Amino acid sequence: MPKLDITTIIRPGLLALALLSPLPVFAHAILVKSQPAKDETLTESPKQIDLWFNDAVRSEYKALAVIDSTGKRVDNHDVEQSLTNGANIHATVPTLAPGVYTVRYRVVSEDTHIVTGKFEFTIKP
Ligand SMILES: [Cu+2]
Repeated sequence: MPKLDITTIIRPGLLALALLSPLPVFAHAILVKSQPAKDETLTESPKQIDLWFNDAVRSEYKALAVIDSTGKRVDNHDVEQSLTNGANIHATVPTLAPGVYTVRYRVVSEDTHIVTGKFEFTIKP
């Protein structure tokens, strides 16, 4: 009786296992909600700007800036990621005067891609 070579059984088994087990799929971050909302007109200054993505984003390299219509950065340079929701980042702003503001953001998705974007909101008392 020919000697049974165990590897002739294990190798295909491992291959099948590798093929069947789902590869981890990391999300590409997409902005799904913000406060203020894109192109929203507010009657008073917000206290903070909140962004929500479709999935948790990485904590490193994140940025959130608010720029006024003269190009001046007006946020408090304090972007943070929510401790309870990795898909949310926020930054505070001082009381903003009436005008048009641009929010610029940058995050690193779980799939390692850097996502940037911007949108505007208006304060009109
Ligand atoms: Cu991606």
